Amino acid sequence: MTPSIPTPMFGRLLLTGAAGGLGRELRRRLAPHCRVLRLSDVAELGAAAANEELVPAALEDVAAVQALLEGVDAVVHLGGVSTEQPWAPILAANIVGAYHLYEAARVQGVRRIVFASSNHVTGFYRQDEVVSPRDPVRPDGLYGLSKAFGENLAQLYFDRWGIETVSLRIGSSFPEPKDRRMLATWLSYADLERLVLAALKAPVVGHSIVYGLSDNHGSWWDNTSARHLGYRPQDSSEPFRAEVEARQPRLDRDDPATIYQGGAFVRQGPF
Ligand code: 15L
Repeated sequence: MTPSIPTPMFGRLLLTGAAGGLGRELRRRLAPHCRVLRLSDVAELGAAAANEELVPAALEDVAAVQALLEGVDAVVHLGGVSTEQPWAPILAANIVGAYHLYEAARVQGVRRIVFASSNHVTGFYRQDEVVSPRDPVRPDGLYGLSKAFGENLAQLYFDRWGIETVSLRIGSSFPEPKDRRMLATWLSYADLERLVLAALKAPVVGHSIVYGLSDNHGSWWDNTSARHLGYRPQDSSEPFRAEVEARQPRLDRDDPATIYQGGAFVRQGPF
């Protein structure tokens, strides 16, 4: 029997931050779902494959971002700063850059954005609390605060102009969980792909917020309010537990990184 090839869903899909860790994963995983995958970053993107277009752009460059969104059907926005950093780069990429992206979406008529938010929007909740996307934000630093801005921007552009967004509060998306915290926050790359595809495909999303995590035991995040997205994680951190716990047998219970969901992010930054 001939293997079935998935039908492309989108004409032109834009992936920003395509040279980053998650960008490189999604680059190959999203390609079969669109006719053209437009890739953007400020870092080197390598050579374009058959259905790829490379459009390097700095998010703070308003004209470049307008051109970047021209002719695009949907955006997966991973671009910007993805760790705690000084205010200037966060302001440029995550605040000004996010505004440029949404303005360009409005002008160019783009109808859906999948926004890579972060669990650090609620990083100052404790690890003995279960948080839902409907709870008030409690950012654990400037980075988390900038992602909360991005989510609010998405809400404004939905309320004013009907541009739909799914904000993904991504946990820890790595090949495997690196420490005890990540046993709760881990998102496998295959589940990341499932989550992004669910966010692109769900018929009606308005502005939805969902935590990005695999089917981990003992997680701190309740995604019930985002069930309409149809995201069903299929991986779990559990097979890694014994190895992770052996590597990190003791926890310092007075360490803020052990107390709060944001882990080490709660004590990083230029303060
Ligand atoms: C994030 O938002 C970061 O982008 C990523 O590098 C991880 O550190 C992750 O959060 C996490 O919380 O583990």
